[in-house]
Amino acid sequence: MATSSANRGKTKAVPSNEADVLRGLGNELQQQADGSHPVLTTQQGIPVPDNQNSLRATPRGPTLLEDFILREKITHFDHERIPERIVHARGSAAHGTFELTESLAEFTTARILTEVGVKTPVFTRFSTVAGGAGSVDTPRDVRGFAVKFYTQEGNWDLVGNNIPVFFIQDAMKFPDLIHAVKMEPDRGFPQAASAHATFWDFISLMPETMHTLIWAMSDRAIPRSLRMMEGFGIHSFRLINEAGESTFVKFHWRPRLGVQSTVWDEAAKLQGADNDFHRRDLFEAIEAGAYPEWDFAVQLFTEEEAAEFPFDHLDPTKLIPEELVPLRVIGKMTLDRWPDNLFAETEQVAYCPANIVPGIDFSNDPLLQGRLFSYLDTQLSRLGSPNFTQLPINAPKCPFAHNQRDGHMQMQVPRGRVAYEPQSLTPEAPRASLALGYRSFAAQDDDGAKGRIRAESFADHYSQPRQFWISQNETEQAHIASSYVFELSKVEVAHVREAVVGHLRHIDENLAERVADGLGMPKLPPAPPKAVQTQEFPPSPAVGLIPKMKDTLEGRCIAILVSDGSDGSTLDRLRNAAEKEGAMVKVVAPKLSIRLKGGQRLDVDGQLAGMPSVLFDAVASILMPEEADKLKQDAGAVGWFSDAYAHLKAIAACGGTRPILEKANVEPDDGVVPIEDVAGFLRAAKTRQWGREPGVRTLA
Ligand code: HDD
Repeated sequence: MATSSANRGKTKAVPSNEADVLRGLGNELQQQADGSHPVLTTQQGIPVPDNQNSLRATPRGPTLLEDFILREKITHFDHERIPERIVHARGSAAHGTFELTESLAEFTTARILTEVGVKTPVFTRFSTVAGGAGSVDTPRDVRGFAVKFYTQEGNWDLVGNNIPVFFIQDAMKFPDLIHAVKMEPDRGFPQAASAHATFWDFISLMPETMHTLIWAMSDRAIPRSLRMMEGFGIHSFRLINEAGESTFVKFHWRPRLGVQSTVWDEAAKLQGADNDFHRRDLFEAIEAGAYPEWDFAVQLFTEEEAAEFPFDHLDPTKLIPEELVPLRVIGKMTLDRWPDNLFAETEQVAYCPANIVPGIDFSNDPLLQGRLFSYLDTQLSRLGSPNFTQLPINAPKCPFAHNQRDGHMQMQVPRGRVAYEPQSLTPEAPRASLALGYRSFAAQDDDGAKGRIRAESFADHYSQPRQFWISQNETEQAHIASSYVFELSKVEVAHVREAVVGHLRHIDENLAERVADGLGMPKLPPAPPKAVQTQEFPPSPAVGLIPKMKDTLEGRCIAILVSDGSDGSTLDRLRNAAEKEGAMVKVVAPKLSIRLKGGQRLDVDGQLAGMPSVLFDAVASILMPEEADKLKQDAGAVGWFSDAYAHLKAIAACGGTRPILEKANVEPDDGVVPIEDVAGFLRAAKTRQWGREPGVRTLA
């Protein structure tokens, strides 16, 4: 249920169920606590007299074993952690709703895809893949994009990523992929990074990884915000209509704020500036009422159409270019409520691709088939009991009734003697329904013999990566080539570096040459043999990133640097204009409280050293010359400007700021404007100054 941001500020004193119990009993404890708060109790409800001191034999004597209050508190604390997810451990999530805008009744019976205007609650969790739960938000990595729809016909989980393809074709290879990318087991590093030998060793020996890898080397893998990422269901699924006919479908999420990424140097510095950059950004947006929204779109195609594709749509390393099967927008997701409790919701939520509702079905994609097993299996150990479906975040919001009983942590109290079917003792006990129940599509698969076989139609590993490469503009290509160089430069084993560059030759000779040159290779290594000829596909503009950035200030954050003596009216003018266009503005100063020109005190949002410019999309500065002179001796203050400049951000500055700008090597261009040019600054703040890049960075 959506809650207004006004309500959200109010914190609950105790979990509501405890409060209900206390109220229900008319407990005297409430009165003793003068009505303003409940009395602290143990988990058994026994009032706690003193939460500071354990029970001791004498004031300086030993602590007594009989202190059940101490023992309970410490025992619970000792068991507060559960195993983190083997992948996607670091995540941030929010509640919201999904609303269908166009019915797919022709293709499916699923009510969530046919009932226009119905608002279905969702819980959406974004994640990095490789790092642990406490790792940083901004490494180069694929991002998880998992949505739990609490539909009227049960929970449907669409467990996707922000990249439309996956590294491997068969679930059999997943443990190997993950063991290779996670920190190396003997040394325990690197954390949350693919730039190390074991990952690239695996990659170099698995040509099927080439397509996802080139996406992961693009700026898609260093997003600016979780709110500015696309999401993809990746696999082909089936939609099943009333007549039992099947249509294949691929699911897509499109951020209304457009796609937006960081540049690598910025992403790397963000790791130091704010570990929680993405989580904080999502939290602040929702708290400010700037609810993130995504369009939900589908690509629909028939079995016959699929047979004509020059690739196999059951191969998860392939995408269906939008130019071949256009996207059809059918709905919208809005995230409007931050979880009340990170552990109870974001940590305990259990997504599973096998959670599917009538009218939707799986395809034979071998990666998907393996996933159907893995999630429930891992959740049994992660959450400790098959009753995890009873946790509020996992429980369906529609009526449900089953005969599953007992097990660890059974929270319900099922009534009656009947927990089986068929039965004749309890008429109201649940029974299966052929009419309403989930029906699998009666697929007729008869295309060969049983065996551990990879289909020949899965053998083309280079055509789509090549298509991706030729679809990128010059800046995007330079970023991709440079990230291969960066990542491979961290691989100390020459034969692995060479093997990867050999594969790149099948994608594009120029890409291979640029990477080889960046790594200082004297000559291009040989390309490995390939099973089939690479096909020449036309460019697909839809896979580009920069063209998908939106010309808007919505979702952008602008910093204004002030100090003692700064002109308050200039500050107000800029702030108001930026906020009017939807930007969030933060005022930064060398001290948390300053005196503006005229003596008026101003408490600012952050102190300069704690608010480096990497945290913002654009920066402005209103400094008095004497303050600027002081700050120019401070490397951090100079870096504030030189980083903003190097990260291609708009800079507006007053004349007083000039001494630092000079020291920071900020040179005039379209994105560096005088503070008086508010309109020019806001225009430049909507985008990045790509033309500046060759002057600030050497790219491959
Ligand atoms: Fe997975 C978690 C996405 C392949 C096994 N996966 C997990 C999450 C996401 C994905 C977003 C985190 C969900 C959350 O927020 O809790 N995984 C994908 C995508 C894949 C994919 C888009 C390919 C298209 N995954 C995949 C394979 C396997 C797994 C092939 C195993 C055979 N994934 C898991 C898992 C996780 C998981 C081990 C870890 C925690 C969990 O499930 O609950 O079961």
